[in-house]
Amino acid sequence: MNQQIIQEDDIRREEEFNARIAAGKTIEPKDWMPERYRRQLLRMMSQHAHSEVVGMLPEGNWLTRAPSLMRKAVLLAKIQDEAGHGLYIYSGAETLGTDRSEMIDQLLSGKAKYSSIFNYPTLNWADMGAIGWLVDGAAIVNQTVLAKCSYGPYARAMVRICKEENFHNKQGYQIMAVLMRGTKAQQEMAQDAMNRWWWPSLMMFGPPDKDSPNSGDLMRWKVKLQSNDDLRQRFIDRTVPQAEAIGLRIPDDKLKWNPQTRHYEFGEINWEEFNNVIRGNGPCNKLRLKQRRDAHAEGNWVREAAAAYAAKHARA
Ligand code: FAQ
Repeated sequence: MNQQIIQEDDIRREEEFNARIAAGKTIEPKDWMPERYRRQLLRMMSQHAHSEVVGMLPEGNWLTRAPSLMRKAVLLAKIQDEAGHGLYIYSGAETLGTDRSEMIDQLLSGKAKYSSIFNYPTLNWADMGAIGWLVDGAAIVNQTVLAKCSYGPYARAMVRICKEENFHNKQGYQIMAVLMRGTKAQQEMAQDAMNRWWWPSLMMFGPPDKDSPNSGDLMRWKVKLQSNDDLRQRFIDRTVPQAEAIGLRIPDDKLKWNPQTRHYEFGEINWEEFNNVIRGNGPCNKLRLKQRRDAHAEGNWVREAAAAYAAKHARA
């Protein structure tokens, strides 16, 4: 009898939850939610937070070699912003009941994923332009939509993050535009960065819809409001004219504007490369994890001091 009442209660709560989603209302931390919704969000948000944090490393590589004091100050501010984004999203993810330290342990043990894009090396200064313009550009396309997702803390974090990412995107494009107005060597450097970052940026949107196991749940619950392929297409459509405006060539011989669909057609993405990177075998996966583990170990004294300070003040 009791069992039957519990089951009926669960069905009623799930119906209420679905009705809230259908009505476009947000789900808040204290609201009832299906366990699978909670786990999917935690997976996605923790991966996103890890991406922001690991994403500081490729750019950090160029801090000591920025070509001017102004460029260095801007890059430093951008990297600091990414750390802040990581913190907002970890805080949002904690509202789903998992402690940040647990999420970080999963990252450092290699169990958790982070964005494939950060496993590529930054070989020249133009890579700072390509990351800001293409990587932050792809992040904005994805996150502008996530800012309307059904989970309140995630949606609200995205609003602020997107504002900052817009600044990152503009500074990256400006680096590329300046290089393209420079010497032949500078133009070649910009084109080289474009050639290396274009395809990995398209992979950031995840596998094609037909191979995306999580999209069904996420779209039904309005966590994702647009599919991986739709967002990828939107990114291509907005980025190609920007490249053309400064004289950069997109490294895709099949790229072609289709006036009927009003979208660009593009060549085949190397999904084998993508799968290889997310399995841990990209060019920099091992280096990135080592850098994060070292940074975590070196920061241990800070965490201990903060905990001791908090304990002392809790007693006072
Ligand atoms: N990298 O079923 P789906 C940034 C995995 S922030 C690695 O389609 P889903 C800011 C996926 O986890 C960039 N793994 O997955 C910045 C799943 O594996 P799992 C990060 C990927 O979740 C700029 C499996 O493949 N942004 O750049 C990737 O529905 C500059 C099957 O895929 C976010 O995280 C990938 N690219 O869709 C910072 C945004 N794609 O977990 C510093 C939020 C897929 O089942 C400097 N996340 N996988 O084992 C999302 O929108 C989604 O999670 C997707 C993937 C679209 C990334």
